[in-house]
Amino acid sequence: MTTSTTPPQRRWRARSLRPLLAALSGLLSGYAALAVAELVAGLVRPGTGPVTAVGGAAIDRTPAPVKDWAIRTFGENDKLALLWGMAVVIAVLAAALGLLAGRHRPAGVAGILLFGLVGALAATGRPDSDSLADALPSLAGAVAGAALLHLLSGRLPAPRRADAPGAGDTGDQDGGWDRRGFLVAASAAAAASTGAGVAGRLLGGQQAEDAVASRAAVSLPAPGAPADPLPRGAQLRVPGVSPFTTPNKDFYRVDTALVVPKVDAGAWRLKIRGEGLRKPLTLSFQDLLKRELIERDITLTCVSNEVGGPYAGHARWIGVRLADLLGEAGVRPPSKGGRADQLVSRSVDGMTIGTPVEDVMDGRDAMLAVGMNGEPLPFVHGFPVRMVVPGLYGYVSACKWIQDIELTTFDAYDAYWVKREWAAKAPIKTQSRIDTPKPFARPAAGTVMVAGVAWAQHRGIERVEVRVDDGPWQRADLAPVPSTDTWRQWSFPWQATPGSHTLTVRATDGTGETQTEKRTRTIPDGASGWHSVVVMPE
Ligand SMILES: Nc1nc2c(c(=O)[nH]1)N[C@H]1C(S)=C(S)[C@@H](COP(=O)(O)O)O[C@H]1N2
Ligand SMILES: [Mo]
Repeated sequence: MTTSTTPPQRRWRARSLRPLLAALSGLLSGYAALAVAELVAGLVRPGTGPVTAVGGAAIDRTPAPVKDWAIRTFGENDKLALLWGMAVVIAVLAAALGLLAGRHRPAGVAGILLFGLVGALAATGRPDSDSLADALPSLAGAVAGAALLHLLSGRLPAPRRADAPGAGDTGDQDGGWDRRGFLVAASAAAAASTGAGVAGRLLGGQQAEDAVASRAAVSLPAPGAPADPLPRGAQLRVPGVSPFTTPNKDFYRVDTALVVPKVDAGAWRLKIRGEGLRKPLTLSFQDLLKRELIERDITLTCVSNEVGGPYAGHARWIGVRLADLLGEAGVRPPSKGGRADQLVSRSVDGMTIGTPVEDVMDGRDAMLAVGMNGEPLPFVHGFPVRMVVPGLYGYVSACKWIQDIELTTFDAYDAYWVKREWAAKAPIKTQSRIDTPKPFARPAAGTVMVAGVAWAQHRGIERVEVRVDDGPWQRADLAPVPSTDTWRQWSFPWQATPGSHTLTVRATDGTGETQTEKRTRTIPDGASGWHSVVVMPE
């Protein structure tokens, strides 16, 4: 290397670049660490990389009020927001470690190793982790990142004397900067990291490809017990009202999965075990398809839905009656002397959901669903199999990517959300929502169609009433419904006068109970209260 002719001016410039290059070294080392981790995760088990692990661990540990806030603020982009937030934090930390290594190399290097340890702990602590091998991606990434930081921070321009007394120019030129060495190492590392990251993604992607192929190959048999056609008029012709059947692509999504599980239906098995079974069962996807399939209209709602909120959707599900399966296996509901009162379902991503055995076996159409609106379940909605139980909030019934059912008791086991302040049992509360007019709409005075949906799954909606300002409650017209398990559309022709008016809605369920005015939070067992909107006819 010929550095002997470097003019002093250039030496000075190189030195003043030092902090920048140190930060860059940190960033590159962080990038290399994540890329190598991704590669190893692709080899060991996709989804065990540090970002997914730490993000998942953060989701698991988010206190309920913060999670509620995140859902309110970011809606279904909550996970995207989390990933971006993590990207920014990781970049800042990596640059900081680079700067630290520039001042004290072992400290920066140790910092990277420490973060690797955090990733490893997060990965092995996830509910779906059953092997210490899940720590490997983070550890391998950290070692690679630490080695690179060690290498790069040794090739920085020497510090200004003032920065590091005693260190620095020991007669070498160009500010002591092995510029070529640094650039070669940095660009080689960047290229290798990108290669490792891409390779890791491809490896991890192979499993996803198998899953995608297995889904494409599914053809759902015609259900032995098809649903009746929707009654004529179930869908109102009022513009602005939610469609009776929610298209799959518009169906709300609520889950803790940072990366959507992609399960290969061919390799999928469901275990059913626990108290009261004659012997444990293992079922394949084909085993399920060979049984009699029922097709049912069931509306799903989330306990995190605020009054007037969007987390409700309706689909026509195809699946296997859970009560039949359990009955054949010898399970009896508590009312018939069975000891197990809780059915715990577990998903491939470690979610646990507890459902009352009594509800599943009381004659309602609780099912292991394989189809949603005429197609195999979309991946985000639980392919290949999920549970659906009419009348219960999703977090106590609707396990997606299900792979295990255990019969136990509520005394013996708290499921995921129950450990996090939510109620162990949560029948859906009667709710009604004004879909149109929208808040602060300015329709022309005269007849304005007020319309929306009301739900009280498995009890049914018997009456919906609308109130204008402080006026009397007036009955809305109810659309027909296929069963008590679905939401019900309603409409009310309002003779609107100019000015600002508050419209309020309330519903009465099939047992005759009217929706309470009392406002509660979503935690612990679902929001209650009346939905109202302010409208300003002109
Ligand atoms: N595996 C798994 N299943 C899950 C969840 C989850 O986080 N993980 N969330 C539950 C909740 S809270 C709801 S409301 C429903 C939502 O189902 P959807 O996303 O298909 O609308 O799924 C339930 N099943
Ligand atoms: Mo939910």
